[in-house]
Amino acid sequence: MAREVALVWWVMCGFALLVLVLVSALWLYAMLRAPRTVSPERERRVQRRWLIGGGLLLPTVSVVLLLVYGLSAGRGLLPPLPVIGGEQPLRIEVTGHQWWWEVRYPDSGVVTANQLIVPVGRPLDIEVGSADVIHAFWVPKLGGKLDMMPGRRHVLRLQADEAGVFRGQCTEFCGTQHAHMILHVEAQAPDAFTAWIAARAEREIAAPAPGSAGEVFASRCGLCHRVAGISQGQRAPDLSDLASRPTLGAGVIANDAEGLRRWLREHQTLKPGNAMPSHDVVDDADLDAIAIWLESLAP
Ligand code: HEC
Ligand SMILES: [Cu+2]
Repeated sequence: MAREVALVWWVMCGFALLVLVLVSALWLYAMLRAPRTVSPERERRVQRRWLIGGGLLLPTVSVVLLLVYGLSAGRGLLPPLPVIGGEQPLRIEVTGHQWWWEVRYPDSGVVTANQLIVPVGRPLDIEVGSADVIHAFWVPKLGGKLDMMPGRRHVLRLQADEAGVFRGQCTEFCGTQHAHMILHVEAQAPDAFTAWIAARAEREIAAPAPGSAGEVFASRCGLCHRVAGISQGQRAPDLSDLASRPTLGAGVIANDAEGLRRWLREHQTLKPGNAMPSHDVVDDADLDAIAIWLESLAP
């Protein structure tokens, strides 16, 4: 889809350039050539020819040509067709929340947040939706942009042709922290991607010992956050692979030892108004212990 849109843009640009060059050349010619005297009758004929040719025919033909091209190119923007034969598109569900991204791989059951890892060279059917207000999914380097509507799922077909890290951003104003709704997008070689999925799908997180940080997490944080096998919260980012993610708070701070501790204590300063309450009821020692436990959550 994105390729089609880019091509339409270049064709229009090329065509407009052609018209510009042609009209400029004619104008220069008219300005520079020596005046000639002709009979008034011939003058009128020449004028009419320019009016009809340049004023009516040329624009009509141009617009019709572009329209025919645009309509046929537009077919590529219709809802994605099933792929017949060959590799099927990878389905990924991306749901917008105020103000973070939920990412699910329904075929393998893997869930993550604020990062979208995809294989290079395979079509992706990205099914977007929203849990609250309207958001919009946009990864400029991959092209395409689609609104994320509560109560609806829309499919955007994309493909990453090269490996790399791309920035995604919510592009529909969705509240005070709309700007801090960044999606880390990473296209990996197919083998690396398969390994990435497998590591998460097969992983089992050890049940926390009574009284340990994991258990404090399950009781204090688990109503909002899911950690596979430990807690089932659905209101907040899944933390099952937290330690493997590059940022916290959908891009507000780097996910390293210091960043994690700062996020747990000061997340309302780093990202004012975000939907996680201040942890006044959890003391600092517990938060530190939880941070150590969270750092073990990586495949
Ligand atoms: C009332 C629900 C709620 C509770 C309880 C809660 N959180 Fe959160 N948490 C959230 C929300 C919502 C976000 C996403 C905020 C954002 O980025 O806008 C979040 C974000 C996070 C993140 C960053 C995740 C990421 O991918 O960026 C971490 C880490 C985290 N919470 C840890 C905890 C810990 C530890 C506790 C318990 C002490 C806890 N949370 C309790 C709602 C909650
Ligand atoms: Cu937004």
